[in-house]
Amino acid sequence: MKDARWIRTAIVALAGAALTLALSASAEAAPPPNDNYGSATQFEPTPGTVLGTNVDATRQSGEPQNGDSTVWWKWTATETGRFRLDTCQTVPSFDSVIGVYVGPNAANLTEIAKNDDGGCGSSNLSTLSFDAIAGVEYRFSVGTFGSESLNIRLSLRRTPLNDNYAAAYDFGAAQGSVRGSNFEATRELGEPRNGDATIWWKWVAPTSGSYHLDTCDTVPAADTYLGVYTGASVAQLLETATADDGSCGGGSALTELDFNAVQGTEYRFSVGTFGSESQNIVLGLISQACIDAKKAVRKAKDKVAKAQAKYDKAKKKVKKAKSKNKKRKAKAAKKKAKKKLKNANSALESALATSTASC
Ligand SMILES: [Ca+2]
Ligand SMILES: [Ca+2]
Ligand SMILES: [Ca+2]
Repeated sequence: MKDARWIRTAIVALAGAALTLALSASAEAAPPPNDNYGSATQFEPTPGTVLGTNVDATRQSGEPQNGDSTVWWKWTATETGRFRLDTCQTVPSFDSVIGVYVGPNAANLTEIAKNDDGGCGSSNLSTLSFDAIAGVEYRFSVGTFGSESLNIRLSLRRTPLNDNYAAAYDFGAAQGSVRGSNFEATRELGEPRNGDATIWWKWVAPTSGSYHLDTCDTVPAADTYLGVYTGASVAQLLETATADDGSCGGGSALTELDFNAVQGTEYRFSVGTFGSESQNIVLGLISQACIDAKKAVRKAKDKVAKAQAKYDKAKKKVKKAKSKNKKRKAKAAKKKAKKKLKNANSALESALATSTASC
């Protein structure tokens, strides 16, 4: 009995001490566990979103100009490619500033990318993109200019594989259509004003002539912007043609443009958007020669149909003709109609051959 009372007394004393400790700790402000560069929290999973707070966080001495009250995450790139990091989903919004660094400690960092305001609508939240190399460990900082946040949401996503000019997909055909998504795509440094969230295709002109490029089959419609360029890199682009809104119908802001291609030249097509991104981009390419050939086929088919109708009528007239004279005249007309039908058919055949060759 004596022992039990002693234990009870001891427990009460310990609890009191713990409470005192907790109270003094909160009164002195406890920085988050990932306050310092060296104690960065692992960022996982990727792609994904992590939650955090920078309330009572500090700036270490030697830390770069990356906002006050910084907190840190570390992440080793799982693949080489472009990634997008943002605080856009943080509610309530705050004036965040984010950075991506490599380096051994806070005072010896190499900045890979940094952003204060941008990419999250009209808020002061932050978005950046950077080209990661598989196996390299990166550190992400989230700081603030202004008040701290208890509800940081930091998201890391892989951008589309053809986000960058250099990573353009092969269009894969002389003409036809390809599908793509510019969801989470970015604008590279030095990229011309060709819409936000651009994705790229490359294409070598099989023949010289005029070509028609469009996003008209994109459903649902998006406010797309198209560009056609040549050049060795995104910093050395030569514009061949660009367009914003075309006449795809339905009052949409989809795009179409015509450009002149030179046989053997490699062109790059960019599809960007103004406003919402699209996961259902359809990019169609057709040569003017093919458009013309298809028109010619339609015309030739009409001519065949008309010639056939005339010939059928002429045949009936021959049957109906009573007198010898009328029969002879009708037969002559039938012969003429037959010849015209033959000519129309051979014109159609040649139009079809042209269409096959140019489409
Ligand atoms: Ca800090
Ligand atoms: Ca900001
Ligand atoms: Ca891009």
